[in-house]
Amino acid sequence: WKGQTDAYSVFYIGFIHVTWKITLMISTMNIPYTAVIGLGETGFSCVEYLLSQQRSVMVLDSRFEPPKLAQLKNTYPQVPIFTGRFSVDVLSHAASVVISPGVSKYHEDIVGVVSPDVEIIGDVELFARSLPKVSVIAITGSNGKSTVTALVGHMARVDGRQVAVGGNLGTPVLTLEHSEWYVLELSSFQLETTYSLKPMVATVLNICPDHLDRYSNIESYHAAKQRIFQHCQSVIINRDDPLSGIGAPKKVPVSSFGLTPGLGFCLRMVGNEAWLSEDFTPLMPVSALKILGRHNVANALAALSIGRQAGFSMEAMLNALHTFIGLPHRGEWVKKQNDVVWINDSKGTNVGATLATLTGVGALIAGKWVLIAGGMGKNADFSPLLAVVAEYCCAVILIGKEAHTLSKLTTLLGAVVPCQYANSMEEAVLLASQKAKPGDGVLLSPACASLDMFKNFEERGDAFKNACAT
Ligand code: UMA
Ligand code: ADP
Repeated sequence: WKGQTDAYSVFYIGFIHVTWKITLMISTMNIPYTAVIGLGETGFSCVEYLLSQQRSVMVLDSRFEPPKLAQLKNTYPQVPIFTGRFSVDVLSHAASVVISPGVSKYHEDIVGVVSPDVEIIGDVELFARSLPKVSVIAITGSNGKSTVTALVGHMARVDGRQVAVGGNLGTPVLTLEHSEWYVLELSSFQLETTYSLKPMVATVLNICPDHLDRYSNIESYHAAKQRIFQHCQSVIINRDDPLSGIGAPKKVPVSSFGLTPGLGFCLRMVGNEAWLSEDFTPLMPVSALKILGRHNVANALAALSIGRQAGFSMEAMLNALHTFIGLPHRGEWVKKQNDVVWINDSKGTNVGATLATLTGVGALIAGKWVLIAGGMGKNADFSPLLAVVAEYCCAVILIGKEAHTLSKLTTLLGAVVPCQYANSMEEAVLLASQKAKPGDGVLLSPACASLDMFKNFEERGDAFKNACAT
């Protein structure tokens, strides 16, 4: 322990020394620099962009070994990097600050340290300033963002447009190829630090509680999402969610979509079959969609509304809808074996998503669902799950931190269906296969984040699919 303490002291003194030297160097040479907070995907893309603009950069990350550390050291050895905490010296002398979405600008080590006249912006703001004239379609909401973003991107391509698709979907905006059109998925975190984006079309698809470990209440989370409407040229509203249009500007064109008959994009019955329709014109039967569930019908209608506003041809949009197979881990069909359907909805990371998937895929099977849920609960209230679980599920298998420590989910769900713990995804799949009878289904839709057991939701979904394959 003493050896460790000494090693730590040496490291810490070294760290202070380097910080002091650099601060001294900067103050004596008076070089204005940008402090980039966070060295993940976004932070690294910001460093590359800022260097390309001949700006001096210093990087900070509260983690000791941020994901892009080795890459930064190899590629840009001249860039100073401070890890393990946010250096007060570096932050307080910065001429500007670019912050990653995973760090709140209200973090206690940032507020009061960054000078009040220094702006704190994110990568999307850098993007907006660098490309003010391009056509941007901006998509946010609590659920369905990635699916709608990917689908609108697919529609744009089928329509022959040169388009880049990214943002919270996975590719930081500053690394997207230069294009005529950009379809961007934007998270509340990214929107918090975005000021001058002028989307040609903007939408908040829906709002349900999420990220309550970062926001003090749903109102502040929603307020961050509404920022997508600043300077937008048109708005798409979900008629089924009264929160979708709040904050939209009054003087821009507004179109809407909804799952009931109405103006704009909607569902209408043609004989016994529901059709995606525009106003009174049926366009294609819902059964022709390859993506599963009623929530995905809403996503298809959202994409049609956005594409119409952006001027895509109807023929291209319908072709795109016929060929879009959805994204992995979102209501993804895994297999049907012994008359039991298995579905991977690992991206169901909040209560609203799991509710939508359970009700959305309810009609796919004759029997009931064995639901695999749990993970990191993000301070969520799980009680809205109760009625839906009681209606659609015959059993729940619980995994992760929420199941074992907080046990909110267990106490609540245990009252309505049999609940069992599993220590791993393999065990969860085994237990689920024992519970499911012919005609039933097994659904992984955790209503929680994955980070307690997995690197991300993809790894969790892959673990489920691998366990299903054995
Ligand atoms: N972190 C620290 N200290 C730091 C910096 C980050 O602890 O100094 C932590 C954050 O709290 C977070 C993690 O590191 O838990 C990653 O944060 P980051 O800002 O470095 O993330 P990036 O690698 O840049 O990825 C981000 C988005 N991640 C987040 O917003 C947390 C990715 O969305 C996005 O694809 C990527 O930028 C490109 O735009 C992921 C996500 O989970 C998929 N988003 C949330 C969601 O969809 O619910 C908003
Ligand atoms: P996001 O990018 O907003 O997380 P995704 O398209 O990745 O959205 O979908 C994530 C999860 O949200 C899906 O796995 C599903 O459980 C749920 N979901 C998808 N579309 C909707 C919708 N329109 N309404 C409610 N939940 C949805």
